[in-house]
Amino acid sequence: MLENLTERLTKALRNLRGVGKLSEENMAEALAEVRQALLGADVHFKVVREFIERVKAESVGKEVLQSVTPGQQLVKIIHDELVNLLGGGATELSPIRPLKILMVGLHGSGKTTTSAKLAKLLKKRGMNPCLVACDVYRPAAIDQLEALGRQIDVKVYSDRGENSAVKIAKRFERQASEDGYDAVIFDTAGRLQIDEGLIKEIIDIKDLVNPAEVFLVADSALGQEAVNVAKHFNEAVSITGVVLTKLDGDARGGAALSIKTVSGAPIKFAGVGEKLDDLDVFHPDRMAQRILGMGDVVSLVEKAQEVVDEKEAMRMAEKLRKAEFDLEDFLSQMRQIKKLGSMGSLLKMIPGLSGVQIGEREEKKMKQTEAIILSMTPQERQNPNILNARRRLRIAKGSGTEVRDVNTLIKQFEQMRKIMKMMKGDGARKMMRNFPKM
Ligand SMILES: Nc1nc2c(ncn2[C@@H]2O[C@H](COP(=O)(O)OP(=O)(O)O)[C@@H](O)[C@H]2O)c(=O)[nH]1
Ligand SMILES: [Mg+2]
Repeated sequence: MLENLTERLTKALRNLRGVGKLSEENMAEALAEVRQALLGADVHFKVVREFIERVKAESVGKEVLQSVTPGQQLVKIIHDELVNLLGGGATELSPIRPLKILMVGLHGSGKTTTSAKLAKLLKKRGMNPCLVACDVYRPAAIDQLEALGRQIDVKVYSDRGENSAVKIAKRFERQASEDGYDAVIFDTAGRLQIDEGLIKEIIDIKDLVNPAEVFLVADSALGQEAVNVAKHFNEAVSITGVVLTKLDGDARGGAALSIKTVSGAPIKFAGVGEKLDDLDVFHPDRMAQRILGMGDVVSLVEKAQEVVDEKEAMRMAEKLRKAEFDLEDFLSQMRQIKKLGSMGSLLKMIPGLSGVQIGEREEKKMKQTEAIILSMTPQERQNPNILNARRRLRIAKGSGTEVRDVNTLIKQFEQMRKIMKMMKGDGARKMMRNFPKM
């Protein structure tokens, strides 16, 4: 799948060596290759266009990290955007019990097979699933589901005398919960293409059963057609996820890359073979790795990024130690902390403060502090001593806070600086003991 992407990129990125900054010009060739590879893999052209734009926005003008090449950095950006395109993080099954899953999709997409695969997976997770045969149009469909059920030792409810799928669904849903099943998977009929009758039947079943999950089973070999089907089904019955089947075949990958953007529903599982074990939880990052095939480059850049964060934290710690710390540093440090999502780097370097956690309240406070500092002029940030009453009032107004808040912040900052100054001497260790009280 998308095999030539790695090759095309490697070639194009060779020319990016030795460039200090990524720019529209020096990335042009590489991005043209990416565009060609994506279009060649049958990714929707609008998705391709947006993808290229996002990669550009993420990379133009960005300083290239030390110890990696610009090409490597671009690979990482492309990788991250691929992950986004594929839906971000992996999504899990609804926690609602009994877990009712309605399987919908075109004829031959793999609904019946996937129903059995899912039942097997749920069983492995310690659940007690059953299957309901709602494909009433072909007796062979019921035979197929029953045969699969026997293979995995899962109960299959069916009624060959009933010709209303809706009635079957309702009756066996009740039966299943009386029999103590905590997951009920409804296998439904499909058509060769979407038609009103099919949609109506699914809507009726859905309204009656109220399933926690509505899975569209889509054949990845259909490429863009699979994406259109997903969009259509989603508009009609609000699917909660897509199971993309036959990814083991020679599908070009375009469906996987477009389906989230076009249909709005995330891919939850991937069918990767005819056997009942051939169902994978869909992981966007792993898929992106497979598509791009440059896992070593991606982790290299991630490591370089960590080094930069560490270095910056170290520089700040040094400033702190020398008491050269001004409000400008305070602000940039706070942003760093916000970026890291925790007090991480800096606090770990200050004895006594490691292990401090940031909660919601602190976060709000940090936002307020940030707003206050942002309302100061650069001179005020470098030299808080000039902050008289008039300036403080202006800053409070500018940041949507009270003068009281501005005063508190400045007082805290002064205190911190005072402590830092004292720490310069050999009283450092003694002062550290007082630090947590701040
Ligand atoms: N290779 C491969 N074949 C699959 C996969 N999922 C389903 N199939 C095959 O596709 C065909 C149609 O599947 P079926 O479950 O009957 O589709 P339904 O009409 O939607 O119920 C069967 O021959 C399955 O074995 C898959 O992930 N990989
Ligand atoms: Mg079927």
